[in-house]
Amino acid sequence: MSIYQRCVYPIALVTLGFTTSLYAQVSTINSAVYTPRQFNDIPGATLTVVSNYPSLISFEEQNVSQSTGFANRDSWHFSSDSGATPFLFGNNDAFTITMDVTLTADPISPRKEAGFVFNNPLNDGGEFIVNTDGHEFVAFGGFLPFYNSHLNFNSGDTVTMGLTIFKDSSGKNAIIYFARTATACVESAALEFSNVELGVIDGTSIGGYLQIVNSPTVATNSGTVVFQNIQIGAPDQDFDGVPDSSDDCPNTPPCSLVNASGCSIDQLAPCDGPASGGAWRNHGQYVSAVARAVNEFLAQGVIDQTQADAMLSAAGQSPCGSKR
Ligand SMILES: [Ca+2]
Ligand SMILES: [Ca+2]
Repeated sequence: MSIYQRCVYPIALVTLGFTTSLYAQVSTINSAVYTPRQFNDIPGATLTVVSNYPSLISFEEQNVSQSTGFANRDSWHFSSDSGATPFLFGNNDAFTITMDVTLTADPISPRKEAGFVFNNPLNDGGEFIVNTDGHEFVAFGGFLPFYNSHLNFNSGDTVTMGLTIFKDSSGKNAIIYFARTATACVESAALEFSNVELGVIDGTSIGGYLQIVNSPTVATNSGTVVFQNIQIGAPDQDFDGVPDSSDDCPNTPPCSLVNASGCSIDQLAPCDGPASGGAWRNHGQYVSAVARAVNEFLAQGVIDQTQADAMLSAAGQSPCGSKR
């Protein structure tokens, strides 16, 4: 166990206070198990692994080139026994995973891809990845509902990828995919599982991987992935960092700044009228509500004075609450 893990673990325990029994099992995850060369079609390539879960895992494959062969793939999976064996997820588990992914390729084609991977004994898992030649964020394969974020990925970008698996209001297992680049942020709808098992197949392991397709012609064909800030916790459907069980404002728009209760300023002071219902009496009442929220965010350290000034100015110039 690294020093970082020793520091973080007690904090993680504190945050588990209001979680469900379904999450209790996933909360035992404390490490990763590594499977270098899950595919080893180009055995002469050079692999470098950095294994420092949860702060940093990286795989680097250099000189992935021989006359025939498909690809090399290196993977890691969550573990609850200090990396001895993969943690086996079940059909009833509910959780959110997020991680920062930096995939760098030289050249970008043939394809390098990296992201989430699901594996199980039925060989029916799935992947949620970025790739260097298609420039995609895409989920496909196995039991995973298909998703293409339409965000653009370029080699070398650091992006945040996330997924939440939970039971929806119909009691069915569903997944929400999340992706963030330097300039954009998206979430999928809640997509219900449609496989026979209606969700994660019992015994599935989950983690991340790098895959480099062989180049018979480019001797230096190489790629690197760095996974950082790997987090698994209780379901957080709107990915604002506040678990559903303690989030006062569901469905916060992707990548909004939120307070400790999971509410954005727009949710606390909506343009259309008070969060409690009805209409603003006038523009001044709206601006006052924004100012209260902005001051709370300042006090909590969510925003700085420059951001606060910009938000107050925008509220003042908005038509919100004005008679029309
Ligand atoms: Ca939340
Ligand atoms: Ca929220």
